Order: sequence, then structure tokens, then C-alpha cells
Amino acid sequence: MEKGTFYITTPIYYPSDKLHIGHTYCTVATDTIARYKRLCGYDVMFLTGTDEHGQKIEEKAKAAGVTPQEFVDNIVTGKGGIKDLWKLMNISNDRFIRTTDDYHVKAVQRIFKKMYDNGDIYKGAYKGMYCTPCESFWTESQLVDGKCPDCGREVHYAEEEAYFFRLSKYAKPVQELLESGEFLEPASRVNEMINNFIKPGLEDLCVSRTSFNWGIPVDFDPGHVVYVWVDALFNYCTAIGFMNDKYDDYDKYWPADVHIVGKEIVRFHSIIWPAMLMSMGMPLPKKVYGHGWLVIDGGKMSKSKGNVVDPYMLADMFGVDALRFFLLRTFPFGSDGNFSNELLISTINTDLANDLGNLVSRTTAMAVKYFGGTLPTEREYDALDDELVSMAKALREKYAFQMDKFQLHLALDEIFKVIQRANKYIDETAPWVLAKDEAKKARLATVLYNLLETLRICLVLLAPFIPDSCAKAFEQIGADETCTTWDSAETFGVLPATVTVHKGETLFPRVDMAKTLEELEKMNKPKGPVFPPVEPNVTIDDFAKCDMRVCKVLSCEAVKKSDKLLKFMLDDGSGTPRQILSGIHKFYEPEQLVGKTVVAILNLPNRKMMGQDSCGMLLSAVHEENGQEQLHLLMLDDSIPAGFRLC
Ligand code: ME8
Repeated sequence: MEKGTFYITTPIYYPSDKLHIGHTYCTVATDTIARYKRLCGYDVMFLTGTDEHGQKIEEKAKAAGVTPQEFVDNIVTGKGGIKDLWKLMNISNDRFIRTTDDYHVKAVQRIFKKMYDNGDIYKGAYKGMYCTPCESFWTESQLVDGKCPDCGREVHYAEEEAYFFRLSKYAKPVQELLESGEFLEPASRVNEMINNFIKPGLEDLCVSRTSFNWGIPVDFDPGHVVYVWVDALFNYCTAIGFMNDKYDDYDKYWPADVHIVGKEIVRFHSIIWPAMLMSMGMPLPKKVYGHGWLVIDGGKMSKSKGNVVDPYMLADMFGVDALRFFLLRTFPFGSDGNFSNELLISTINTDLANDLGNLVSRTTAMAVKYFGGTLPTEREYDALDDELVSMAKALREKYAFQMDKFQLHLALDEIFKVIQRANKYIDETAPWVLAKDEAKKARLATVLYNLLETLRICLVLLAPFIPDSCAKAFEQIGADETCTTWDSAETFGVLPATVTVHKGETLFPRVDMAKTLEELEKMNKPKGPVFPPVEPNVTIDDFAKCDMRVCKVLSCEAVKKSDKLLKFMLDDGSGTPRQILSGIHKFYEPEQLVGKTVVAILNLPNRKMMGQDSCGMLLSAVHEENGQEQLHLLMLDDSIPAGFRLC
């Protein structure tokens, strides 16, 4: 029975936010392949996890007022977090790696040192335009009006020490690997990689950073942290014990049989990853499979568009198996697919409720009605049986052919052809007519047995996709565990002749399309804004140090060559006009503000902006959500005189 090992992985996801239906799609597909391989008799290692380092996480944690570790802990292990989502979705991963796990951190340090020692990592300089206050490098094309795109201030050319990986050295062997035709699938992605990345010339890759701290320290050079992709890619090896004592499965499972990844990270997995493994002298994974994206109305799902689909809500509403099934039945795995709630509901109604659910319930109901649940032994063959029986017998091979190529939707197609044929067989044989004639009992039993056997084979093969529903259906059609194995799916006639069925709950209730769409729309209505937590206390003396005064806007104009800045002349009560520059042009036209009563802090140090002095700062009410800034300049009742102090 044992067929050898099979090591399969998902990407390790960024815990920078809650995961959405796209991540769920990839993990469910990988889970289904893992379950299929286990069913076939492989010793499977299925790995998933989280990619927890990097600047983005550091920034998000800061904005939330917690440490990066607290931030990721909450998203990974907190209530409703990533681990909970995979439990809900019935994901059968054998291991879960977090890149903040101590064993992984130490192993990555050893790996980095090894590539440094063998000369493939070297110290060089990162060059570009640098904004000092923002501590960021920018390329020429990112600059806005030659200035920092974040703060609008001057940038200057700078070089920063950094480590580089000799990616260029591996261009040729990587190209050969890609052209071998086995390594990267679907095949369309191979040309994309070669034309877009290899042919223009592979440059060495910057593999350390000094501009933030939340990463694995380069242990022989303090201040540098390992580039997050080096840290992340090696998870596939450290999670099974490479260069650490936590696990001891590396020799057994490496090289991986397949890395399942989304198309946008194929480049990292099919160019950088094999090059680093070559540098380490390690065997290469057998395959990288780049699946397509789920898109909405043809576009990317994104928080700022407010169109991110929540898998929790859908699983709750339609059931975990219905959601798993929909994802894999509807979208060809290698291509993009357009997600819609209508499509989800119609797939549930057509395939699960009508075709599969009905076949189970009609067949068991007839066996109960006509034979009290247990079939008699007598049989009577008819030529009408041939097509159904031969389709059921041939199904396992056709299914395996597609599953082995990760063509999950085509494997399901094969199963549903047989299910549809079985429903037609009921109409052709009309068991309700046979039941009226005592002399047709043997024929009736044959029809029901053929239906049960067909169902059994289909359910064995559906189990990797919808495991819980198949377990319930097996119970209903009277299939014990000897009748649910991979071997049993090759043979027609495995259920005992006197099989006993059990009527059970409806496996997939029909969904009312109009009503449910309305409910979903209500649930998706945007909720109110989420504000950051209150800052730590300051003393009254601290507060009193800020000299905030009521000012009248004497004049206001846009600053030339700047998209953002407005220049204000203000009456601050002193008798001398005060000049303040403020980056609020996106929100106000100058003429809207002349004559208004506003508030400014007067005792901030003067600052030069676009070569002009700004002597203070105007106060605004601001909020940022989904990457979008909202701003209202603070305006007071015009009866308050200029120069009054706020306290
Ligand atoms: O890239 N449709 O993590 P990530 C389909 N940490 N799949 C989608 C999707 C969508 N709309 N959106 C996301 C990272 N995915 C790195 C990976 S691996 C060493 C490091 C899936 O959280 C898809 O599989 O951005 C994609 O590749 C993955 O989530 C990216 O997850």
C-alpha cells in the first residue's frame, strides 16, 4: 500500500491582516491534493505557515500600538486568526511553521552564514535616492517632482552597506531548469519567467536590510537583518529539520514534491529559490505550481476597494464543504477566476444540491421505501446498466490522470459526468414503476445496488474535496471503511449485496438565490471606521508646552511645483503675519480657506518646505483607513478672536 513520500507546501502567508478567500483558495487546493495523495497511499507531509518578518509588519504593529510579536501572535493564533481559519476549513496540514519560531531563526542564520562563507553572499552597497526623515531609499521613477513621495521633502543620493546574493552566477542553470519543462507549471509561466526576468539579465539580489529591525539578525554583522524572502523561502526546509534539531524529517521528505504558490510569487520560487538551493548544494524541489488569482469584477481584491471576500462569513453561511467545493469546481487551477456570490450559489444548487445531494437522498429513500433499507440478494441484469457501470468502473483512472496534473476542476468534471449519468439512469429505469410489480423486485434491487455502488465510487474520489460530507454520505449509503479506500474505487461491486442504507440529513440544502444575495449585501455594507488606540498618558505640563493659538487666514495659495502644499499667511494676534505651509491641497482649494478661523501650534521649530519657511503647524482632524487618508482642517467659530490660546 505504501507508495513513498509526498511533500507538499502552501506559501507561508503574511500575518499583516486577516486572510481572505484568495489565501483560502490556495490552502484548500493544497489540502485537497494532500488528501488525495494520502488516499492513494503516500506518506504525505503537508506544510503551511506564516511569514512573520518585514517592514510592513513592523509598521502595522507600530500603528496598532503593540510589539511586532504581539501583532503577529494575534493574527496567527488569536481568536478568528489564521490557525482558526484552517481548522474551520478542515485543512489537514501536518505542520505549521512560523518564521519567528526559534529553530527557524537560528537555521536561517546558519544558512546565511554558509552562503556567505562559500562566497555567494558578499558585502556591497545599496545605492539610490534617500529621504533622511523617512529613512527610505527611492528609485528615480518613484520620486514625485524629484522629492520624497511620502513626505515631499528633498532626497539625496546615498549608499548603504548591504549584503548581496550572487543571483547572476546562477542565471544559466536556472534557465536550464526552467526549460526542462518539469520544474515549473503551468507551462505558460515558464516563458514569462525567461522573457521577463532571465533574458533581461539577472542582477545580484540585495539580501539584507538596515532600515528596520523586525527580521532575523545577520549574526555576524549587527544592524543587518536578513531579507524577508531569504528567511521565508527556507521555511520549506527548516520546517522539516534542515540545520536544526527541532525536527528530523529532512532526509525523508526533501526535496519537496511540489510548492503550490500564487502566480505573483512564481518568480521567487522558480528563480531565486533554486539559485539559493544550488548555492547551498541542496537538491531542488521537483515542482513549483503557480496557480491563478481569484479576482472580483476582473480586478484584484483589495482592502482599499472594500471588496475583500471573507471566507469565515461564506463558510458560516453555506458550509465548509460547499465553499471548498465551489472554489475547486469553478476555477481552473492554473488560471484566474472571477469570484461572485451568484456563481457560488448556483454551483451549490446545481452540483451539490441537485446532482449529488439528490442522488444520495433519492437512492437511499427508495431503498428504505421499497426494501425497508436492506437490499435483497436477488439480481436481474439489463443492458440499460452497462453504460453507467462502465463509466463508474473507468472513473478512478480518469480522475487520477487529472489529479496528478493538479487539474482539480477536470477531476471533478469526470466525477460529475458519472453523477449526472446516474441521475439519468434513475429516470430511464423508473424504479417507482418497477416497485409496483412484485415480479420486478430483483430488477429493482439491481438498479438500487448499481446506484449505490456508483455513488460509493464517486464519494471515495470526492472525499479529498469535501471530506465531512463524504463521511456522512458513506454512512447513508451503508459503506463501511473497507468500502471507502482507494483500491475499492477501482472495482464495481464492493458494497455487500445485502447492503443496508440509512436515511440521513440533507447533505446540501438548496440556497435561495435572491434572499441570500440580499443578506450578503447587507453583511458586506461597510462598517464604521476603526480608530487607533489612545496614546499613552502625558502630563498636563507636557500638554501646556504646546502653544496652540486661534488664527485667522489672511491669505492662502498653492505652492508652485507641489501637489500637496498650501501656503498660509495668518493673523496670530501678534500683529505680524505668520507664514505656515501645510500639505492639505488634496483636501482643500486655497479660496475655500481665506477668512477662516483655524488653530495652529506656534512653538514648533521652523521648517523649510520646498525652500520656504513654515513657522508652525495647522491642526487638522485626520484618520487613515485602508491606505486612504481623510482630513478636516480644524475650523472654529469666527467670533473667537485671533491670538486666543487653547488650553
Ligand atoms: O506572498 N487569489 O504571502 P501572502 C488567489 N509571504 N490566491 C491568492 C489571492 C487571490 N486573490 N491572494 C492571495 C506572500 N493568494 C509571502 C509568501 S512563501 C515562501 C512567502 C494566495 O500572504 C496565493 O497563493 O501575500 C499567493 O501566492 C499567496 O496567497 C500570497 O500570500
